[in-house]
Amino acid sequence: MYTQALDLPENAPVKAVSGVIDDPARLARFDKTMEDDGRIEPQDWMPEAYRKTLVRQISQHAHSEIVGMLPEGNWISRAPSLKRKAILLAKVQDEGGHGLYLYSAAETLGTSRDQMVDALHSGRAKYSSIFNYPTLTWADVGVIGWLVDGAAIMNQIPLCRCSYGPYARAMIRICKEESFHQRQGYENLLTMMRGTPAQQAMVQDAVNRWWWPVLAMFGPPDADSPNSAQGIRWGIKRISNDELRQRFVDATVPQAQVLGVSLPDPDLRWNEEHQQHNYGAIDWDEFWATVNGNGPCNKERLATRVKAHAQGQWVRDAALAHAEKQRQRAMKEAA
Ligand code: BYC
Repeated sequence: MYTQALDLPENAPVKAVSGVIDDPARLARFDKTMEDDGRIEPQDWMPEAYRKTLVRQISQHAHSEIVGMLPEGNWISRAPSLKRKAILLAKVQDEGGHGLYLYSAAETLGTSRDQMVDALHSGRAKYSSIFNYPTLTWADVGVIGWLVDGAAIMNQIPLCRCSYGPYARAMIRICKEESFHQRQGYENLLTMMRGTPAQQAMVQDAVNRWWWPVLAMFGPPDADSPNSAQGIRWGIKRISNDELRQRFVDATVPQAQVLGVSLPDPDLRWNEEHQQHNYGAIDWDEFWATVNGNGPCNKERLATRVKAHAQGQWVRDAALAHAEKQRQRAMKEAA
């Protein structure tokens, strides 16, 4: 359950996509590329462990984008105005697009989209913990844009410099779109904060519920992050989980002040000596329970995805039938 192992046998011989067993000369060339901060492209030789790590991270990222459409998608039919509805529709569609670029990037590593989707639907693949929390009010839509997309940008900007070319290039476009997502969320909240006391209270309540899960989004503390050291050596991760979390807190505190909301952490204060904010303890038990399938909405999210996939089967069948018809027609014309 809930692993990213996909379909790669654990103790498989160390074999590249090309089918060639790892050899010292190729490994030395790969290591030199890493040392020079160079890029690896799909046609280049790469160690199996590097390929496997990328498939794990990129597929998890793709699944997060797709499942991430659900909490906000719930509000499309209840958006308070035509303008807000159009913005939200565009944002949710963007996330679907991000999932598609990322599945495509992962496919260049030799894993099919069907395999990845199957891993998600059968509960073997992870996706971001944050999307297992409910969106109870319209203010949650704004807070997701401000905090969740804000955290995503902090985490994803460094990925634009990832050593694997297709992932890095996908991230450039994704980050541009995430920036629009973050701004629309913040602007939505600013509007509500200029509104009635009930609207202001709704925003504060949403901030109180999302703040801690958002801090956990960056992943476990560095000391408990089994993948970080190798990910950083390979130029996949550039900045550690804790460092990104700290940068996010430091960037967000002044934004909260402008908005006029408080952040629900009595230990949050500026540390003059370290020139950064101290913050309180994150509940890692809650994080792991959510990652392992027992968060507030895990079962609902997965069930919704599986249902949507089954209901879309006729579209995939029709597209395949159409492609086959085109192929037959082209063959007939060529004959
Ligand atoms: N949720 O050794 P670690 C978005 C797992 S999309 C669930 O630190 P790593 C957005 C981790 O996978 C947001 N699982 O791992 C979309 C590992 O388990 P496995 C997604 C988590 O890979 C729509 C284990 O914990 N962003 O922003 O070095 C709308 C140990 O962790 C989480 C990405 O995926 C989590 N939060 O670092 C709005 C970005 N954290 O795989 C917004 C790309 C950790 O060994 N991914 N785990 O079984 C990354 O940057 C890294 O993979 C992570 C984790 C920082 C997430």
